[in-house]
Amino acid sequence: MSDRNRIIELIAGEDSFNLISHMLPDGDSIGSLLAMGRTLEKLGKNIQLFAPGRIPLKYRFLNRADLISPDDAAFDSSRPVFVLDSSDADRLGSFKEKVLASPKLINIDHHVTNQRYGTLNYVDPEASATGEIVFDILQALRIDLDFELAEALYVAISTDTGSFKYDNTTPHTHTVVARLLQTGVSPGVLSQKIFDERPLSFYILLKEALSSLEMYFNRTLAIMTISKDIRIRSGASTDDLDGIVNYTRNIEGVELGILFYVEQENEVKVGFRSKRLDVSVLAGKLNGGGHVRAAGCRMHGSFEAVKEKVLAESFLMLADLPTGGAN
Ligand SMILES: [Mn+2]
Repeated sequence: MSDRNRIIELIAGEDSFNLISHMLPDGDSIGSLLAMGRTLEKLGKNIQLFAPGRIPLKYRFLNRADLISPDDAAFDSSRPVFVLDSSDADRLGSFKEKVLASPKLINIDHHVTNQRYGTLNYVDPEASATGEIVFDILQALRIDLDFELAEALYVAISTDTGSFKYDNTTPHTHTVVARLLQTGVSPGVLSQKIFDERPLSFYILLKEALSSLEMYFNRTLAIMTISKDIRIRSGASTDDLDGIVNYTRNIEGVELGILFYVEQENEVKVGFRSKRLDVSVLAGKLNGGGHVRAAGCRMHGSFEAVKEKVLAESFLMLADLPTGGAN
């Protein structure tokens, strides 16, 4: 018997479950947690929902998102536990030991790196989101797909596929989503809430950032500069800086986008974004790090000195880039 079928069998034989997903909760972890919880409730089970971290504001409209507890003291290790969207137990933060002490651990995930740390593991790296796997489970259980379930699963799948733009989007993804839309879920309303809407403070900060825009290296390098004073005056949070730096890269023809954030007199945070360049290498040369298309570093010295050094390294990288244009 497959673990998938064993999970169906296990659900039938138990009355109470804990459910948890990973730290730094995102759309898939929250959506699949809520949908799996509601599925079990529809079968008459007692459930408790947990997440090691704060639920971001933009997901709190989801029904019962306010019932997800961040409190590890409330976690009762005598119940079987569903772990959703978490490639390994370390991602459970302070809940890790209590989750691992549970009598049965049902690991449901789509990360190719999943450590198979469950008693039962339903891991499908072909699935675009854990929400796609939860959909399969609720179908196997013959659960009636209602609006609340569909909304949670739509949030899960649309966030992990970047609004169906990433290459993990498959024909099956769209088949599942077609079923979700049949319940009356609105893609327009949901995408406005989870992708488009931002606080006014963000736009006030963006206005300042855009007015600082400078272009270099035949308009393949875009730079914006913000000071801590400006950020505080706008009311924006440091999280909002992540949204700003993407604007540098998204300009047509730009290969490398940089945001300088002057945190104090002699300290500057530098964010890099690219289309083809490996900016983790660039950040590494400046004692920072990160991912291939998104990286950063923190530098000491006057803003002018930092900028000069970063531009010099950036020009070297851009000079090595094969021509052919961005996008
Ligand atoms: Mn996921």
